[in-house]
Amino acid sequence: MALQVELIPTGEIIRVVHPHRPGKLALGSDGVRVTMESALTARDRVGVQDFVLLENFTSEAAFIENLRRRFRENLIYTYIGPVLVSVNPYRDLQIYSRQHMERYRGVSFYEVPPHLFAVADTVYRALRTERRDQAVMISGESGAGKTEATKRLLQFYAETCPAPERGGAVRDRLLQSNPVLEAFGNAKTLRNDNSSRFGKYMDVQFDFKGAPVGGHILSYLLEKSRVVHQNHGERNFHVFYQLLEGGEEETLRRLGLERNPQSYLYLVKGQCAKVSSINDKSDWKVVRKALSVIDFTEDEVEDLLSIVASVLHLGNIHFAADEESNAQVTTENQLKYLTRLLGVEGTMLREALTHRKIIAKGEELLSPLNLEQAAYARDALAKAVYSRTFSWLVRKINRSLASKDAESPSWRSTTVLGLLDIYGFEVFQHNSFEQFCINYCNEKLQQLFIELTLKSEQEEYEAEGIAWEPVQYFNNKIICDLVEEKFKGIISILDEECLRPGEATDLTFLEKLEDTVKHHPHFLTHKLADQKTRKSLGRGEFRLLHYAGEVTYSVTGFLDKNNDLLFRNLKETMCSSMNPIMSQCFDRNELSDKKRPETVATQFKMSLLQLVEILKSKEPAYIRCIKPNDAKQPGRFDEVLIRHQVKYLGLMENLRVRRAGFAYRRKYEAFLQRYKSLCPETWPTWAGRPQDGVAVLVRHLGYKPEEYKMGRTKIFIRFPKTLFATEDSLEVRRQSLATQIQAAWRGFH
Ligand code: AD9
Ligand code: MG
Repeated sequence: MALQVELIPTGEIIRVVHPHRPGKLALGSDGVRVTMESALTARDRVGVQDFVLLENFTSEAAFIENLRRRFRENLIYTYIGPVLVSVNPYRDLQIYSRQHMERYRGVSFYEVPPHLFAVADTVYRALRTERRDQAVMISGESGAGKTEATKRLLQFYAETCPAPERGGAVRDRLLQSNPVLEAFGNAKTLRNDNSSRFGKYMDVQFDFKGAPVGGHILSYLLEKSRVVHQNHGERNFHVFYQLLEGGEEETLRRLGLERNPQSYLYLVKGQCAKVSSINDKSDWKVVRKALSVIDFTEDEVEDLLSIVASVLHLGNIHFAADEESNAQVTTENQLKYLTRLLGVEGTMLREALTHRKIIAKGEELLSPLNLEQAAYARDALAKAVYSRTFSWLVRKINRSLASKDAESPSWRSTTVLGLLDIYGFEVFQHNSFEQFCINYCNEKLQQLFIELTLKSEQEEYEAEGIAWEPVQYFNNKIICDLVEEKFKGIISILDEECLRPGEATDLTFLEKLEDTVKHHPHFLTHKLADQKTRKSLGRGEFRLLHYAGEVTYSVTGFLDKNNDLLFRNLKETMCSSMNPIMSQCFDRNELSDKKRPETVATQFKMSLLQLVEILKSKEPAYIRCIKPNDAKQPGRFDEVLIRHQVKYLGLMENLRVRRAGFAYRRKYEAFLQRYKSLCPETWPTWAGRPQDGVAVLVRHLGYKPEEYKMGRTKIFIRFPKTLFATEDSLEVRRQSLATQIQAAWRGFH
């Protein structure tokens, strides 16, 4: 029987892999069947697996061409040194199986083709051997593949790490928290059918044996405006459609819901309830199952569904004006269901939806609302109910993920691996406060990436005793400052306007912005623009030149969304709720709290600062995701779109920094191990120090002094061609070895 010999053309390295004994040359009864492709042809076809090996590394065209070649061959992963660049294939490539996981376990990063699992394994091993906390930061624009990557990473750890001695269920919980959070926090947008509308940072805790024993999730600003409004072609959060499609008859009857999403005003605004890539019915099954894995009792599920349904009923609450133009609820049936599902008193809810309670000089006054105000109050309630439920859900999941060993001494020896999956940079026709927050968040993460990659490069050069050559790069700190600086930043100015209720409007905010930041190179408004640009800017808009491109924001709603007020009597009503989840979401202390709560943007800013600190305290790993086309289609490589992302993700600069002088670096041990067969003095074994062995080896190979440098622990090679020549010699040697073995085998028979 002939044994299969698999050839992996990695561009950099050609390896022969026996399926059961990776890395070993296989012998079959009919001899060795090795059909080696020359390293050079492979490189031509599939490009290089690490951009640092590009001959013309400063050329953007060469960079894109390398990406294109690899994409064509379904090789979606490429490195820039330790950074993984990933291009969304928009098709199932069958590269995340258990077998794939095994292939990447315990092998050296550079000895196998680039893969997400290689990063996963490297990070895990660093966590185990160095016992340092790690953080994998996944970035890229909306639809680039961040969430998918996060899920695959989690799956890798859940499947390949040893099981903990107790609390083995934590692995399932880590995995199952995902469909639940996605149901409540993801939605179809024009950019992505499963777009994350909240930011997520998840810590996985490992015990000293490397088993996952717990987890913790931090969530960031849910885009709650989606609950009451969706742009054309977009949907509300998945959970609504899932419940209507997949919920059992009896459940829907209890909740007073109809199956048809068209019956609900909160679901019809985007006019696309059905999405071909989404199966709400089967997704619902997954969510239902997941809820029980993450410790939801049947009662809790009921309470949760009551809230989901109540949001839909709220959307269908209508008002009519009486003779005095005051709003009156006209949809009694909806009100009846709401009262029941939320466990509140009907009269109290009716009054809260149509009146505003003001406390003046210690006296309570009820002021009736007009139609517009009542609709506003209703929507504010729906948003508050939904977003607070989302936060409750995260807390609930965290309780279920909490390490059961938290109190025991072994807790102290846990290490943490963080996974960051945040909403990607996005630009729509119409951009508002939500996009402003999302894009600011991406700006912060880009800033951190720049800071950390440059810093670590510099530190490596210093540690190895090699002179550092400074590299020019675009630092987006200037844009972060524009948004977040005290007193002068956009958020500060917005907050200031929010403190002038009754006087300030979205437009006065814009004017103040114009006055304060008028000469900033990354800021523009209609008034500040030159004549040519002015045409593309409306009067109620401002434009930011983000690191990832220009975005024009409409100021409409900025003050309101930043203030995020909920009328007092609506709060009171919710505080009295008999629905256990709601009563945990609305706390009576809130009513007596005199202090003004922080605005939404400021809270977000603080949470991001905190996130940056968390990430900085860990060993970072990066995955840079690229979206190949806007049509969500497989096989389409839209060069303009990709070039733009390569530019703004700073990949060329990242490469230049990485190459600053040297294309390739490897630990002496690894280098010697790989190439020792090329020199009679180092083959088959070298008894001395690896560094000395490498010195002998490269002298034998004829490396010229200007071609390489010997650092403290690594050899640095200046040009890819030097390495390629060595690789080619290695291949020639392997081929001749294979021929010899074949001949010997035949002779033996
Ligand atoms: V957003 O900022 O949350 O809007 P993401 O998270 O970057 O965005 P996501 O991971 O959701 O994008 O990917 C979008 C879609 O691309 C997925 O739903 C998949 O259909 C598709 N995708 C992404 N990555 C892969 C992959 N590695 N293999 C196959 C993929 N399909
Ligand atoms: Mg996502």
